[in-house]
Amino acid sequence: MTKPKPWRALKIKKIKKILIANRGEIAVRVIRGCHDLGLTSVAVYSEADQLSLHVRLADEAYLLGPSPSKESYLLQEKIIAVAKQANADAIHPGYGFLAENAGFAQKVSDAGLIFIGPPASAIELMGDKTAARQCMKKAKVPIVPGTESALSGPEEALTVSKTLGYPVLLKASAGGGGKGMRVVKSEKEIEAAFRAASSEAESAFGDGRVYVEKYLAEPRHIEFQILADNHGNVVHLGERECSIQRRHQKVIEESPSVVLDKKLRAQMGEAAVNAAKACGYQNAGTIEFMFENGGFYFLEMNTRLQVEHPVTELVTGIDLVKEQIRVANGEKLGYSQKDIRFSGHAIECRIYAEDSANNFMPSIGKIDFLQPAAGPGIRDDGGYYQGSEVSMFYDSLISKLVTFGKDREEAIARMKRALSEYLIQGVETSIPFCKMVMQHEKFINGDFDTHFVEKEFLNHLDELSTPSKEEEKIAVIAATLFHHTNNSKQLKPVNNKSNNTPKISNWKVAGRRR
Ligand code: MV4
Repeated sequence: MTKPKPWRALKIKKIKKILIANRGEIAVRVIRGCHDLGLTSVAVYSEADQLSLHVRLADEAYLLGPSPSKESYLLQEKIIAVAKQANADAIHPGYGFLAENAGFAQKVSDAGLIFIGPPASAIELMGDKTAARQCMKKAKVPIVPGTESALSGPEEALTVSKTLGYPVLLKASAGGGGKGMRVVKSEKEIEAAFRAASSEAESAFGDGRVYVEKYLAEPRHIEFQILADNHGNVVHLGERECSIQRRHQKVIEESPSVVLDKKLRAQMGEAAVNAAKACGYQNAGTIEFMFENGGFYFLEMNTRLQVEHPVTELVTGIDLVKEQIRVANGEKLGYSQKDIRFSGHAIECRIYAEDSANNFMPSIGKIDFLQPAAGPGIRDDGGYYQGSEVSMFYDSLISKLVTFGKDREEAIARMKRALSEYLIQGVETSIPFCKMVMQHEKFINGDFDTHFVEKEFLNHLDELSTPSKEEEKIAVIAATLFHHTNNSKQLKPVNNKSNNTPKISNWKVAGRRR
């Protein structure tokens, strides 16, 4: 159970041990960051995740409860109690689950632990989309024309839309991720659209408030990574182009974006830094912009580490997880904006366990065979190993395959190689879909917006092919034989951790006494 001493110890005063309140690839990523800094990692897990990779890699692991997130990864008090019992100094939330929950961030601080993320106040402010717009307007960050407060009713929607000009977009104040949105093309649609957006927002967020913006028909989604310490220093780490998405789920991201030149990057970067300063931000965060016809507009701020952070790490050489831990520990950023250099090009393909050809349906089951891509310019941030289960309880991201090259062409060439090397059996994956995108002329030319997938692929999903099926099978059979003769103990539980479950008597899980 003892870890080897790191080659370079962190100048740490407070944080020595971190509980990671997450699972899958992001828990693995954060655990690696802890170990690179010589810190002790504490995993938490659900019943479905007893044999998972993050549990194996962590120094200690504690069972939270049954598989559903509500009975495990979302149990705020229990996670905090486990952190205290394990003698952790800090909690890293990863993304999803409790990452953008202001109440949780506050409870962690109130318990005397360090929350590795922004202050609760910044999470709360940015969670309210109209409050965020007010804040950005004040900070002179460009926003899409529209209202900065909720509409009083369909009548106000009508009068405001008249001045904006159609089409307009009704959005939920408590929203994000596309829920409670309605495009309105003309006056006669507005009342029904207002009611539909409001009731959808009410059922999704328990908050039916709706506001309105001018609708941008063909925006690109370009976001800026920022990093802020607790001493007022804020830098940006350039952009990520995230337009290749479907149904608000990103599939492919890259940095830099082909549409930004040095001047625009500096302008948008400055706006992102101002946005972070305006909301009193600390730690790592992302400012999302929409980009259309050379103009950019604040969309939302994500108050967490994001899935696609590796592309930024590869083009800046900055380890975002380590930086998050350092600034949470009270250290100053060791550099200013002019010290940050961007070099090369990075692309991320998200490998989901899904059947892209069948309407992107999640595909669950045991990963019978797994052979990730490797070699020059390739990084694979995965959360599973051969033999582990992709369960129905959580999102279906298996891994993030990231390539790096001296330029975009080299990064694409390496991605094509990596996707053809990558072998996964047992579940369907998004690999064939990503291969199609890499070969698409418009992708290669950088000619796409947020509607790329629906415009170019939704009628072509049946063309998704796995041309190397036969070769793949032979490779799998050979490797499986090898695996079973040499490596079969890999499938057994790690028993040095099974006794670490804290004895929290009388703990209520899902209404049951445990
Ligand atoms: C928009 C827009 C066009 N015009 N706002 C989608 C998610 C939500 N957070 C905001 N979204 C959008 N807001 C105006 N005024 C188009 C989208 C949008 C989108 C934005 C970013 C990435 C992907 C998207 C896919 C569909 C629609």
